[in-house]
Amino acid sequence: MLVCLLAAVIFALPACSKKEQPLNESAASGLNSAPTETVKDEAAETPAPAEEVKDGAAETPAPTETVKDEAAETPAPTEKAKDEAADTYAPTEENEVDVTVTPATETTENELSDEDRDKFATGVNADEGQSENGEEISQDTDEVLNHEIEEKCPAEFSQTRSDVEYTKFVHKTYFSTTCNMERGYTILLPADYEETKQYPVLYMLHGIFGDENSFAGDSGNKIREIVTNMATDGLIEETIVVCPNMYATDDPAQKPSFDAESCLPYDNFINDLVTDLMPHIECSYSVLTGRENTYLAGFSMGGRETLFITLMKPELFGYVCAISAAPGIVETKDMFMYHPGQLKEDQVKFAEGAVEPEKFIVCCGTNDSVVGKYPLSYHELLEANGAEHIWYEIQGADHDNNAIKSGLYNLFKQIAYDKANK
Ligand code: FER
Repeated sequence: MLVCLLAAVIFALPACSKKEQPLNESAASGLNSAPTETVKDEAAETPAPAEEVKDGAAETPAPTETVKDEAAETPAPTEKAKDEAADTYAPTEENEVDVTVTPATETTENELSDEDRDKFATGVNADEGQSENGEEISQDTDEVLNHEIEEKCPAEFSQTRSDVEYTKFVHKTYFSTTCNMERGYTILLPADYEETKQYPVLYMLHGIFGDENSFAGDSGNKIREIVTNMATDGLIEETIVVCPNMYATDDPAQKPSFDAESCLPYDNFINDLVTDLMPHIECSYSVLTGRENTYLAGFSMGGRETLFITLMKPELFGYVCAISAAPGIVETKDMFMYHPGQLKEDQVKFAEGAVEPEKFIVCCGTNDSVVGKYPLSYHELLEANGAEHIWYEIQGADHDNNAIKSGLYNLFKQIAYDKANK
């Protein structure tokens, strides 16, 4: 009897007891999509501060000469992974991901200014205010609806348009059981977000030294323009964009740096994302769940983790874009540091029988002065290991917002094409 009563109480409890209030503060309707797992009470109860993130606050600084000069010497990652890297993460069927990386045997002194750190987080050289081709482009949606990669995001989608209503990223928090602390994220909701509709979600991962405010604070990446313009034109569904803090540590004193130990929290983000943030988002907003409606993209360090997370959890993300992915997936040494490697070269693939993303894009600028040819090397590894993906290069783009705009546009373009051809 007591058991029955308990069971009845447990089943009666909603897995998701509360949704975040949207920007217009309308009452939550309770039209929930079920989260993949029960969300911790702390997360559900957390009152999220609706602090609006300063938009366009950070005018991205041009790269310093030092960084540029050093970048030119980026060695191509051709060295073969050593056997000592054998204890790196191996893909398993397990839900929980453990990341074990041997600490660096060698580190580089990295006295970086705040300015230098800032520019890693999103992308430098944002052709601010310019149309990419120096011309107005008016594209028919029919012209966009094909599966061809376009290296440049058409100005039509990256520009602020008078016919379109834009919203701003808002700062929120969730409780992370992975990090045992409250953590921040920023979220961009469609202008007419309402609980009676459900929206796909894009998780967008920042670069090294960044945080949840990096993308929101850089008006040059055009994230909100691209997603909102493409949705307004009916190419994609109105889509929620979530920008997490990818540095998943339980030690508030730990800071990112160019050494293997300081980079471990980035590799641990997969656990925070899957166990804590995604359930929180699915519980708190009216989102469409399932891989068809869940997208992942990232730039540089975020591109590296996008690759890693996609290979480890391909069942979660239907559409993926790793932009200018940083080294470190496999063992290597670049101008910044020695990377023990998250995977062995022959592990850079999907597990046997795994569900794979519908579209998995890997791209990089041809003039990338920070990650050089590492993204190309990822493409080559994926190809050699038989992991299906789309590889392309953005002519002339550096480690910058032109790469971000291109990757994001092409990700949505593939989504638009697939959904139009269902
Ligand atoms: C590295 C080169 C580039 C690295 C990280 C980056 C951790 C990331 C750059 C960025 O996020 O902009 O060796 O090691």
